[in-house]
Parts: sequence; C-alpha cells; structure tokens
Amino acid sequence: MSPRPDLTLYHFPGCPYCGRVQRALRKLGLEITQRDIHQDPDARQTLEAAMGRATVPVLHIDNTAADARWLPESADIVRYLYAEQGQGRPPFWLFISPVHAVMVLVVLSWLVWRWL
Ligand SMILES: N[C@@H](CCC(=O)N[C@@H](CS)C(=O)NCC(=O)O)C(=O)O
Repeated sequence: MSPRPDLTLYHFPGCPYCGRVQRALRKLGLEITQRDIHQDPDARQTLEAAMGRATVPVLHIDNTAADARWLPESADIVRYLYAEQGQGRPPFWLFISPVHAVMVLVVLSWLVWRWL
C-alpha cells in the first residue's frame, strides 16, 4: 500500500467553501495541516505563487514518492478526501452551497408568508 500523501489545506476563517472542506475533514476524522492565509503571509505568498491567485480552499497534496499537486474547488477536495479514505461518495449535504441554502430559505419563507 502506498503511504498517505502529506495534505495541507489553505484556508481562511469564515470562508464558507473552506467550511465545507473542514466539515468533511471532521466527518472523516482526518487531522491535516491547515494554513490560514489571512494570518500567515508566507502561506498566502506560497498559494499565490502556485495558483496565480489567493482563492481558497486549496488542498496541497504532497505525495513525496511521486509528486506534489494543488487541488482547488471545495467540491473536488471533498471528493478527493472521501476517495483517499476509501469512503466512496461523500454525503449530499456536503455539496449544498451557502448560496443555495439562502435561496431555499428565502423561497420557503416567501411561501409560508404567502399562504398563512
Ligand atoms: N468554487 C470555489 C469558490 C471559492 C471561493 O469563492 N473562495 C472565496 C472565499 S469563500 C475566496 O477565496 N475569495 C477570495 C478570492 O477569490 O480572492 C470553491 O468551491 O472552492
């Protein structure tokens, strides 16, 4: 079996897409290095040098035996983590975006208000 890659999550607090990845990490019981790009200028610089921008979350996957790569997009990171842990498909609720959740709440509130 190949050794587990060294994983580092680039994030900042209050970022909802980072929260999605952090929920997946908690659900999987995975503890990985996390670098807050708002608190750590070196982390921000490293991320910008690699990605050309400072959008988070990004997972750095360091597979020293083979290579290292950068994985952006919260949904892709969550899928990767579940696959890496042999857990199959992630639960659907990890993919509900904050924007969609607000839209559903607004529509539901409007429906309740209209029919009461
Ligand atoms: N589609 C991306 C969205 C990422 C995103 O919008 N991240 C925000 C924070 S939640 C960000 O880094 N914005 C600052 C920037 O893009 O420079 C994902 O799901 O990861």
